[in-house]
Amino acid sequence: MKAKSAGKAVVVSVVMGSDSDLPVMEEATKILDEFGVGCERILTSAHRAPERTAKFSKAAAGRGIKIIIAGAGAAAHLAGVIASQTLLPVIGVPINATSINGLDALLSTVQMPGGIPVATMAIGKAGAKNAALLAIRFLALEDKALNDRLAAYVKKMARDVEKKQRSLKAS
Ligand code: RP5
Repeated sequence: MKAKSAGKAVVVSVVMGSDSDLPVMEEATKILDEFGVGCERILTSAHRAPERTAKFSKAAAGRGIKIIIAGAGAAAHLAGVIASQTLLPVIGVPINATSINGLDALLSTVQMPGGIPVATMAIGKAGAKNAALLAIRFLALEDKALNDRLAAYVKKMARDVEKKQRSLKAS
C-alpha cells in the first residue's frame, strides 16, 4: 500500500536514529513541507533496532518512497545500512550528537565502501536542509511545477542577499 499524508503521496522518508535527532532533521521536513513534497518521519536505529531498520529499508520502494534521507549521530551507520538494503537513493545527514561534534558521524556516513552509495551532506542543520533540497532537485527532474518552485526559491535567496546588502549600507 502506498504511503499518504494529508491526502498527498509520501515520496520522501526522513529517517533518524533517535528522537534526539529531531531538532536537526526537522530542517529537512520543513523544506519538504514548504515545497509541498509529501514526507514521513521514521525513527529507527542501525544498532538499537537492526531488524526494524531492515524491514523499513526493504519495504520503502514498494510503499512508493522515491528518496530516503537518513540522519544519525555518533558511529552513524544508519544511512549506509539502509542503502545496503534498498535500491532507492539515500542521502545521509551526519548529526553533531557527541563530544566530537559530528566528525564521528561525518566519517561513518561518508566513508562508504565502493558499491553502496550514500550522498553525504554537511554536519547538522545545514546538512539536513540541503538533504531536502537535493531530494527536491532529484524529484524536480521529472516534475515541472516542482522545478519552477525550486527556481523561485533560488532567485529569492539571491534577492535576500541584495536586501541584506542594502540594510548594511543603511546602518
Ligand atoms: C545515534 O546516537 C542517534 O542517531 C543519535 O544521534 C545518537 C544519540 O542517540 P540518543 O542516545 O540521544 O538516543 O544512534
